[in-house]
Amino acid sequence: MHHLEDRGFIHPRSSEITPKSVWLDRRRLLQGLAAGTAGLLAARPAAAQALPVAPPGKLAPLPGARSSVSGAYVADKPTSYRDITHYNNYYEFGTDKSDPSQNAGTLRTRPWTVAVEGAVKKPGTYDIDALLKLAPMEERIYRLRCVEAWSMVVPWVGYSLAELIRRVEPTGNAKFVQFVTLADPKQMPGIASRVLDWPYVEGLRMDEAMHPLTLLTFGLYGEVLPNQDGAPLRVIVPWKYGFKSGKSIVKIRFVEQQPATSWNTELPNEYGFYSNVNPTVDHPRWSQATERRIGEDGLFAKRRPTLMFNGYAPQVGQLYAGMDLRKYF
Ligand SMILES: Nc1nc2c(c(=O)[nH]1)N[C@H]1C(S)=C(S)[C@@H](COP(=O)(O)O)O[C@H]1N2
Ligand SMILES: [Mo]
Repeated sequence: MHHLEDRGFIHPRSSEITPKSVWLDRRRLLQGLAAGTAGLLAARPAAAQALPVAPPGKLAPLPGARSSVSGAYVADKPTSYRDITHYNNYYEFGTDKSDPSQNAGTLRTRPWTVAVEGAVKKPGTYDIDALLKLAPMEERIYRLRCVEAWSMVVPWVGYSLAELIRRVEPTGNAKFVQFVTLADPKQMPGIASRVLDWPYVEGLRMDEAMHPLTLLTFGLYGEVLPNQDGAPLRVIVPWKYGFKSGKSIVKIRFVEQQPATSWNTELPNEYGFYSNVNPTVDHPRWSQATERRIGEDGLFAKRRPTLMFNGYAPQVGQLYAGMDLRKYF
């Protein structure tokens, strides 16, 4: 049953950043083939047909060129667009997994600016439409591992955060980067609840922020980000637990001291500043040794072993050489 048509995602090569229409045609062709095959098989399970293979095409296209960054493509099959956009953590829109897809329609993503502050030679306010043109968009298929022990595989579109950082020229005092995200009670019903101390803030050490895998992310599945996934821009740090990847960023601050981060502030014994995915360091309330892959749930679905640095150890392990990862969890 699991042939290429089944939620298959075909990523473009750099030579063929296909116009959306071509991509859609190709997808329809594959869907047509799938339908033909299904017709020959009696009692095809309904679940297999219900899974959409790609975005509905309602959002603006945002194609990405094939990335040459090491680790940009995991081999695992991408999670369906439906699951990526209906199983979310975005507490500003509610704490249930289905809340963001239901409530994030009120988020206004234009006009949108990102303030760049602190230890940089070129501070300023960057418009989202300027940021979209700052560097060529790339496609990256990353594993996303939530600290709650589930994971997805997402075809993101964006460019390395380093592209922006280089342009704003950090000074010698820039040792860390803090990301501040939108906290507007008028647009975000979840802000009324005191579950976190808003705004949601996150941070990285400078070398982590500069690592080519750290993605300033504007889209997924070849379209702009849906609101519930952090429109109009977010950061994605694939070797860390998902909560390090803040959504709907409005400010980037370059600072000398390790900045406050939301979950670490809330529960410092449970969530560290680093929060690198580590199967050997359990969360105090549950194991991190294995994970559930979203979309594979079912009676016989096997849990997958969690990988050190979420599988990105060859690319990022050196950043932590000599550090005690139990202390700096
Ligand atoms: N602003 C903001 N960013 C956030 C969160 C949030 O609640 N608010 N949740 C984080 C968590 S816990 C995870 S696992 C990822 C989930 O991203 P996704 O919903 O696109 O899969 O977003 C992270 N970024
Ligand atoms: Mo998470």
